[in-house]
Amino acid sequence: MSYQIAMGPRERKSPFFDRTVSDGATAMTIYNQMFMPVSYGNALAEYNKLMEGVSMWDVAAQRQVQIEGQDAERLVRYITPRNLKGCPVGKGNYVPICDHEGRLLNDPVVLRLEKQKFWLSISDSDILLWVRAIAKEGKYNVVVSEPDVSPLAIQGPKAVDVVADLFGDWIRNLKYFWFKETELDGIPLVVARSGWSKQGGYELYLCDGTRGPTLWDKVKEAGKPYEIGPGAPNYIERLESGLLSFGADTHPDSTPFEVGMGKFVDLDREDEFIGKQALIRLSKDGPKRKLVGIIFDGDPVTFNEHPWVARVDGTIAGTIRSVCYSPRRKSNIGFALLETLYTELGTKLEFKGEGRSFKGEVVAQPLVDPITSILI
Ligand code: THG
Repeated sequence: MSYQIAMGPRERKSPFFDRTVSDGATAMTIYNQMFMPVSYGNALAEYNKLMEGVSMWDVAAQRQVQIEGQDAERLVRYITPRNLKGCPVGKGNYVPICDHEGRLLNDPVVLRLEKQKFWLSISDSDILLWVRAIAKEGKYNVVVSEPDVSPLAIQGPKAVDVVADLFGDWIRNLKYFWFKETELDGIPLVVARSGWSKQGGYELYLCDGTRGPTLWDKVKEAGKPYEIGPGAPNYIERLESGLLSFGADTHPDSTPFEVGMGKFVDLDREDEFIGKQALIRLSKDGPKRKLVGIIFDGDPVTFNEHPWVARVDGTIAGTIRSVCYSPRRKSNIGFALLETLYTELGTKLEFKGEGRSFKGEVVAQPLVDPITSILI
């Protein structure tokens, strides 16, 4: 059987959509109700470009939830367990957002643009609805909106050269996760040193969707001397490096402690925040499940369309969330969400997928040691 995902007015197109299609995007996913390219037809070539050169990604589907107004800081602090006290204007922070039971709802980057203006650069769940409801119920004096802002990521060891050629050498001194509002030939932008890879790079938050194709062309042109190519959030590199994909690696009732975000939960805060009591209790009890790294046998896997059931000695132990073949580890690798009982290093797993049977084991994370230091 062969089928296509139909396109219609309910799904949104990114400002870079037409350019990604003409540059050869072969597969799209839907993320925050927007199409996002995931492949240009050659996964290994895209991986190599990211590891050794530079690639440009349409990540406009990482939508922004803007919180602005006199209570903006108080509201942002209330909706995340991370302690953002003293966060300066111009800095981003990776944070969990939890519900009242401590369940993880999203894992955005929070950007503080002004004292009382923030963006939550969200992963794939409806945080606009959540924040609007919390703001109204709590009588916060804020406006919560989705602005016309669309990130374009430039990632890889040569990203710094491309971005310096576009904006000037000052961007070389921008610290990891910091950002600056600027423009490029009149195109309003925020330039941030961030991105969903551990190979270094920047994200250009385009602040006028009508300029999408122009920005795409300018980046492509500036990248020519460095052989820039189109790419997408890279599944292989992110599994090797240990970056979380909300929804793929998480369960609807996963807590931050289950999925490696416990370090961003500050239970010693004196102020209230959503989920505080539940998270205190959960942290005492310890997580029921844990997301762990695995390696497994067999010829290279391609991609899992859905989680695979994992067993230990025949007993169901959890699910294999995301898999790929790792060129650096020279093995199949993945993340598994397992009952805590089965998460000790060396635990042997059996599972089926792609019509094959696999044997694997729990190993330490990250699955591949970082080769570059981007914490400049
Ligand atoms: N950039 C921007 N928005 C985003 C993402 C992004 N929104 C969706 C999604 N990605 C959100 N999820 C993540 C997951 C991991 C990271 C960033 C966003 C990340 N984590 C580092 C890590 O885990 O090592 C750094 C965390 C830290 O120490 O602060 O970069 O990529 N704009």
